[in-house]
Amino acid sequence: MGYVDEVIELVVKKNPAEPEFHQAVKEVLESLRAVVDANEEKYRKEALLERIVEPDRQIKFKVPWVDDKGQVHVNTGYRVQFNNAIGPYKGGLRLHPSVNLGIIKFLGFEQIFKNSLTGLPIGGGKGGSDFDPKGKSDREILAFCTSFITELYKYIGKDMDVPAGDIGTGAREIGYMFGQYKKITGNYEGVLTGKGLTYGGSLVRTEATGYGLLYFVEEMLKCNGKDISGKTVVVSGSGNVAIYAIQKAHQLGAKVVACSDSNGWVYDAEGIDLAALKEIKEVNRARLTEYKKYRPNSEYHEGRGVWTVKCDIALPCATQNELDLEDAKTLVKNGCFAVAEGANMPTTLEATQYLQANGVLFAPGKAANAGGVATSALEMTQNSERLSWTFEEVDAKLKQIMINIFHNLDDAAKRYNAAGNYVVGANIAGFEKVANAMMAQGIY
Ligand code: NDP
Ligand code: 2IT
Repeated sequence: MGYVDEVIELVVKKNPAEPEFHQAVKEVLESLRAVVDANEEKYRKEALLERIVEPDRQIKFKVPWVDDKGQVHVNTGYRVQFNNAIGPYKGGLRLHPSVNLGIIKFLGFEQIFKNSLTGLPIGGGKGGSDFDPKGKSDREILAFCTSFITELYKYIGKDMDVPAGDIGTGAREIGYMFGQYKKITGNYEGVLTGKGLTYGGSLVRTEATGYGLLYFVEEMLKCNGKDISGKTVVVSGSGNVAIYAIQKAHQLGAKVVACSDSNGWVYDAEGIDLAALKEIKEVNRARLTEYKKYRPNSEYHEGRGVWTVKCDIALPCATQNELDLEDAKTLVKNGCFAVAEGANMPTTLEATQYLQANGVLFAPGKAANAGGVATSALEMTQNSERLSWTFEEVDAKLKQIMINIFHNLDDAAKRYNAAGNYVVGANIAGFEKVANAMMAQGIY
């Protein structure tokens, strides 16, 4: 058995009941075969693959909090500090009832390579909790966030580990966590990113993941002789990533006709009304069923099904494994020619292979959604120099970073005879830098 297969088997054996983590490791290691084969002796001696699939540290902790009726609840908190070969651990905090250790590990593992691709000095980490923010009052959110950070503060710091937002964690939650961190430690430091603009946040961070996704798609299409203008787009999700992906898609002349949440999806033939969507999701924290009140001609459908809408470009921006083989077949049948992942691992392995085999341009999340964490790194830089850059300055840097990521992985794919396979390109380009840094720093 080859080294790659041995390590995949080891990961499955050592980490039972963590299917998302197995999936992420499999995707990365299988696409590294050419690099591993070329360096097998050296990598084996150094146990490089065994070291890269093992988190540096996994912190699991109790998060007790009191609801508005005086009832005490207990959630579980996690922070997986996966790899800091090229910089402090960096990655978001997910608050969703589905969160468990395996999900945080898959996200932390992906983050290593994503952060490497940004070209900025950030290592990989991820955290979160099985707390469900839906339907909670502001005071309950504050109670949870305060308790969460009262334990987590021991393990984070501006040069050690810098958490940020993810599903269920936005500016409100980051603000509450930052406040409590400051209260406990007395330090006013950039320990979290995605902060409010009046206390160390960066312009463009809110928009960054969605905008970055579209900058990446624009470059990918351009280099394949295509143009985004005039194209029909379907986006899944209606959260932070989805909203700003829709906004930038519209700015670039495309029309987004559908989006979704975990209950259902809307189809709006005239193009999604962004002001309505923002009011529903960002202001009222409500469900997509509300959309019809703003746009009577739109359709609301319960359940899955957003991928049945005919489109040229599909942008999954909700959650892992939300686009499966059947969805991929439907997209291809309907003439979709590009899929770019705004979410982390939204496409199953079988669906990815089907799309690639059918000539669909496929942009993996660790490249296409790296604009969020890249802008977080720019927030860290601004915090360190105690300055704030203008919107235009940050946006221009973000755009250039996304263009660079595309060319970096396009080149890596070509170097290993896999031209056009952006999964292989992204994993190789992300891995090479981390592997070199690990080998240069001894054994850890
Ligand atoms: P939000 O919480 O703002 O929005 C998440 C969206 O996805 C909501 O519409 C939500 O619907 C939907 N969703 C979440 N879980 C599920 C589920 N299990 N089934 C169906 N729909 C679901 O999160 P973000 O927009 O920040 O994150 C979306 C994705 O992008 C995640 O995969 C995240 O890891 C990734 N990402 C985020 C970055 C960021 O900067 N925020 C950066 C890079 C990647 P509902 O409201 O009904 O729950
Ligand atoms: O998945 C991700 O890259 C994020 N949730 C953003 C992480 C960050 O540190 O900004």
